[in-house]
Amino acid sequence: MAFVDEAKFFVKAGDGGKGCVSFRREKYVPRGGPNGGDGGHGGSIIIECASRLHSLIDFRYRSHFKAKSGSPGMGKDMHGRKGSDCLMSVPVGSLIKDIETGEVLADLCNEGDRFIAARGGKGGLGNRHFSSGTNRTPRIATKGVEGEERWLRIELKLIADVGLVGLPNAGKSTLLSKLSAANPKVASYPFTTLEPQLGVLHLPHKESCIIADIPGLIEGAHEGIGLGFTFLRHIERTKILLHVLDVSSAQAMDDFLVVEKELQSYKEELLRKTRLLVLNKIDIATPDLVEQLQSEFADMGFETVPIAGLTGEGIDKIKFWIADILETYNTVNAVQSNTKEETTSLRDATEDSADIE
Ligand SMILES: Nc1nc2c(ncn2[C@@H]2O[C@H](COP(=O)(O)OP(=O)(O)OP(=O)(O)O)[C@@H](O)[C@H]2O)c(=O)[nH]1
Ligand SMILES: [Mg+2]
Repeated sequence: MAFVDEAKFFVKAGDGGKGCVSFRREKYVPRGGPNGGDGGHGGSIIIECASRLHSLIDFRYRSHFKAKSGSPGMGKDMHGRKGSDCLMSVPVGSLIKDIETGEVLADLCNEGDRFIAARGGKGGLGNRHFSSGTNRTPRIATKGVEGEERWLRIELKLIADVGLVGLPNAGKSTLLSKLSAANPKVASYPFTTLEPQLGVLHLPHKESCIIADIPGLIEGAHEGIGLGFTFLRHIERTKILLHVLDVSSAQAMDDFLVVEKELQSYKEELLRKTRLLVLNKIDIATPDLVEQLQSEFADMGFETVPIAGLTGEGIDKIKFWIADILETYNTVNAVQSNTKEETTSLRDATEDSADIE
């Protein structure tokens, strides 16, 4: 089934029900007064993040979402029923944007995150609200407010910890299949992978992490050549990038530079991520060339791991490297958030003491 990672859709919240004009009519109660109830509020459109979903495929079949309108108010002070909300489930990592301005309205990153995409209209007021000293028999009631409606755009940025990049045929999918239980298609022709694939890597002595394999990049990808580079958005949020290089080719260094240039054209920040150069296919590469590349990359400040994805050689080294980096990453984040908390409490304390003075 196709992988859909962006879509546009229309949301229309329910209208408020109209208020009622009614008067109390009862035996022995002359001029009973107004008793028209209020209309019910319209239902809202609520977007909720669900970890069981991984693609926006549902949007291919449905682009209009409507919530129910509120019922009108009734006599005897009875309020109309509230229209039911429309709950839309979207995958973790969905961005909701305004279709015209491109402004990000919501970034749904965690299971259960919610965003109200369109608010239901308020119900109208029944005539009992309009009774006054000069008008005991008001024949007015208000209409309900119309529910909000708008076109929105949804984009999916998969949330993975590790991203795989490289030229087509470099062996990214083979590596994913060795690092995780995922079973991506592997073949000796370019662009075997046409849509992002995810796999779960069980780290040594630690929790697991998610790896994303994306289609190969070629020179000019930023101009739309090959499959383009829109898929790079899925690795924008990763903590680590594994750059897979086929070192059985004599121009491995040129290949490396091509991919680097494409990453840079997409977003400079990608080059600031912690990266490991995976020198793949050492089973068929010239050992001297591999050594030479290792020293050249070391001079450029990169860490390298020579592997043969096909035979599984060197895979464990990558696992340990990932485990170490993620641990450091989490520790640094924990320290940073602690420092932030301390600064806040320090500021609170200073403000408190300022109050006392
Ligand atoms: N000899 C050898 N072949 C490998 C190795 N790793 C991958 N291959 C072969 O290289 C070819 C491409 O592998 P893939 O894993 O499909 O490459 P990819 O980078 O995912 O390619 P795209 O999806 O097209 O971007 C396949 O024929 C693999 O069997 C390796 O370590 N040694
Ligand atoms: Mg592939």
